[in-house]
Amino acid sequence: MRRTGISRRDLLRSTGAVVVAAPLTGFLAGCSFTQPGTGQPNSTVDQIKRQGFARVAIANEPPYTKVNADGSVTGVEPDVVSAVFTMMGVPTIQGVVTPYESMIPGLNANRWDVIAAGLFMKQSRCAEILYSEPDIVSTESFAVPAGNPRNLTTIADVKADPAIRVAVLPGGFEHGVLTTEQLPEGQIVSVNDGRSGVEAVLAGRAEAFFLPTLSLSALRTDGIEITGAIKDVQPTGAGAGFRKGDTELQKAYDEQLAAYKQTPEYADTLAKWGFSADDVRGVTRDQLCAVSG
Ligand code: 6CS
Repeated sequence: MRRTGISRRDLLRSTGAVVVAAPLTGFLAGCSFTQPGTGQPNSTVDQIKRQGFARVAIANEPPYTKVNADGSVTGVEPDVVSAVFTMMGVPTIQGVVTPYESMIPGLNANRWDVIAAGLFMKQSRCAEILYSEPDIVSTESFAVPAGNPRNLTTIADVKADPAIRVAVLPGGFEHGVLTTEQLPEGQIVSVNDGRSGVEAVLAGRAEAFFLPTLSLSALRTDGIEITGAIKDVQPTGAGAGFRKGDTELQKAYDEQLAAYKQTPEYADTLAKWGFSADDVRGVTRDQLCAVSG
């Protein structure tokens, strides 16, 4: 994927992936294209091809999504989405950083065209948006104090002790796991991002921070230990997220994604961020959309 060093001033004139702050996106969201002569709104596919860029929701949670110092957007999901959009004739993605809980509402409010954040598939989300076929699968872990003094390795361990408080991102997949397991609200601590989550554990405000294994590893925090994959959490995997009405975009994207997944670049891109293309082989959207929650 092409990345450019770019000032905020040149945001709208660049190619490659750039970050557009929400207010600017408000401006972009005001851009609407209609078919010449008919006044009929273009499909999203027509619109992003015509404008030459797609607005994508990201979280800035490496290695899933990352905003570089120059404002360019990368991470495994934007890199895959950018490569597939380039194959579709859309050379640029423009990232908008937003919390996971806002991604689907913002998509449906037309604030962005696609979710490219590693928003894991599960029943409730698959009921609200269209996903592409999966491009990544991954595991979940706890960040705990070094030595794991309470020996927390599973959700069952958390449920067994009412004194255990778990930090999660509000509306994130992990929050959904805990509510599906009916963990009392008093055992759930909301934090805004990865750094706040590990700090909550270090400060004794939570006994564990629940987040994807690779995201916790990327945080590299002294005094924190990361557990192995939590065995009693269902599989997590993601792809691009589209509006329910964008079936044409989903179909066109999936066709190119299938071709891209056959290339060495796909495997190299995943490996660069710590993921394995082999882990995705044979995993389908339908399987991941069956995950409860
Ligand atoms: O899908 C989600 O909600 C989760 N996905 C990632 C990549 N990080 C945390 C978030 O809760």
